[in-house]
Amino acid sequence: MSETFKVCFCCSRSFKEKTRQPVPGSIKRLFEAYSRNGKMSSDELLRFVSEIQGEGRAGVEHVQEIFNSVKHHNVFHIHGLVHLNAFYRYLFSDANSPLPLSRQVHHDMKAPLSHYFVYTGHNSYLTGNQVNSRSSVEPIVHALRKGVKVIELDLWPNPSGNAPEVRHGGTLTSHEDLQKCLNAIKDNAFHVSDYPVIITLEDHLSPTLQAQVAKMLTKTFRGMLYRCGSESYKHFPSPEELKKKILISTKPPKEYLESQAVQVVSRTPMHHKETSWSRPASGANMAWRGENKNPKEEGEESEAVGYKDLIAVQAGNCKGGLENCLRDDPKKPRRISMDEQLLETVVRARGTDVVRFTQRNIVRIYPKGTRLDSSNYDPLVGWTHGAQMVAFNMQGHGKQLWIMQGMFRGNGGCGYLKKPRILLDTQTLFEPSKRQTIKTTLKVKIFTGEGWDLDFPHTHFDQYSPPDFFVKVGTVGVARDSISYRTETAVDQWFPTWKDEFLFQLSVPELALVWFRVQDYDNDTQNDFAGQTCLPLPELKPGVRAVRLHDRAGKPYKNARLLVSFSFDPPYTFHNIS
Ligand SMILES: [Ca+2]
Ligand SMILES: [Ca+2]
Ligand SMILES: [Ca+2]
Repeated sequence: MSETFKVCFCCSRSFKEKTRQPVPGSIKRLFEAYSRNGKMSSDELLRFVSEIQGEGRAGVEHVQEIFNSVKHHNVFHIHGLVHLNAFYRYLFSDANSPLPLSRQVHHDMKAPLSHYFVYTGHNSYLTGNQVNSRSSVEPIVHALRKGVKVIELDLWPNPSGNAPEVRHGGTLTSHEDLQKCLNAIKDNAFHVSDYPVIITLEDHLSPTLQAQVAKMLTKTFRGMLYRCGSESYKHFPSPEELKKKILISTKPPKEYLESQAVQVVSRTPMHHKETSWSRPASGANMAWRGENKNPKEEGEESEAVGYKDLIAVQAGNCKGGLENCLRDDPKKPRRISMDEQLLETVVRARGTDVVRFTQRNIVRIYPKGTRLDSSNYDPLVGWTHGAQMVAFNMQGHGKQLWIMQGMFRGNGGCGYLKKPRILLDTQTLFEPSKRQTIKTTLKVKIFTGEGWDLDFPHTHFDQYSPPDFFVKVGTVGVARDSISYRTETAVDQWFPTWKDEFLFQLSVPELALVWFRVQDYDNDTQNDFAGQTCLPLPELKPGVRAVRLHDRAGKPYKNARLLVSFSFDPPYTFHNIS
């Protein structure tokens, strides 16, 4: 039977049947090398898994699992021999993922918090753009259920000034009830893993309202709330020690009081010493200053003490005076924030200072203010300099978000990734912009793809013919390791095959990811999107693998996937893991 596309009421075009293409020649040859007379024994399968898939420790049990996973194809020989077709189905199965199968944490989780990249959200309560979208608990729930571990809430007084509310100040976005947000965090914080959830508060509150917030936080989270008390520590605690804990990160209330003081004192500028700290643009009139105290606020300060005690990760913004900003206080580690543009400037002038600072302190990067559409920025600038919290608009779509989602598929998707050793070396500071030698070459061969016929309607891609798929594939990492290629276009095929092999020379493989984007080629209109994914290289399993594709938002398609082989030449040992 052929597949027919209706062109007009009287005519139609026919294409060959929408059934699977024959197994590609290269896969057939691979099968033949590990089988006899069209049948693969368990010993041969074991040899294949060990030699081609790089699973050297694969034992009889693993092979038995493979046998079981393809059993339903019902093409087994009575003595448990695999035929070509079953072998092909196995290659395409979820069991043959390019990432470790079990959602198991396998990085060392006992190092200080600053030794990890953390899955981080920006303005976590917004459902759409940064200008007039709705605020809600839904995106918070969604993010936590995806493994995001840092949630940002902006706190402002309500219109009557007697209670705090969550809102993106200075915009037309709606507000959300703080208590609802806290409940949503409490209910979903450990859905993906037990590792801590950090709430970054950008507060614009008076001490009285801060005291209200302190009460709400204490009442909502109770024993979950991590308090460091008066003791100061040289290093942050580890994710392991902080399991099932909620950490509050914000600026200490004292700074608020001082900022209020500045508004008064600034009329008599002789009395204070200016530091490099200031509030973000939304509160630009409240610069943080030296040791001033406004006597009027003294009484209120005691009210805010409860709030202060809840701050586990002390925060500040970084503006001007970079040297001071990146100064490592040996007594207490802290968190600083800067926007993507300031980061670009800082790393140009002081790249290694950022790397040094992030060994013990936390740097949070956020999207520049002009990203009104909730788009995102290149996360690699932050990651390659050790920045732990690269905060993203999780509701935005696009390539940068796909890289973010890809990165945090690592370490069982638990929301925390151990930074590679190069970023933690205190003797030789890592210089991302320095030309490094090539450590290994990643070879990527894309054989074929399938599943679009099941996931999309018949005329989804082209009205009058089957789709014309091609794949863009690239690596991102340090600037030198970022490069992309594309395959030929497989014209009018639901089951495309390609012959292309691509080589990626990598100088810092531990900070690199490989990404794929499939499109339907259209010569007169914009190409249609047909799936994407991104995989962190330190986790990538070599061999022939089924690469599952995701939609624009990052949700996996049920069926669409590519069959791809990966190899590192020479083989490379990644040291992220422990
Ligand atoms: Ca099309
Ligand atoms: Ca077509
Ligand atoms: Ca097309």
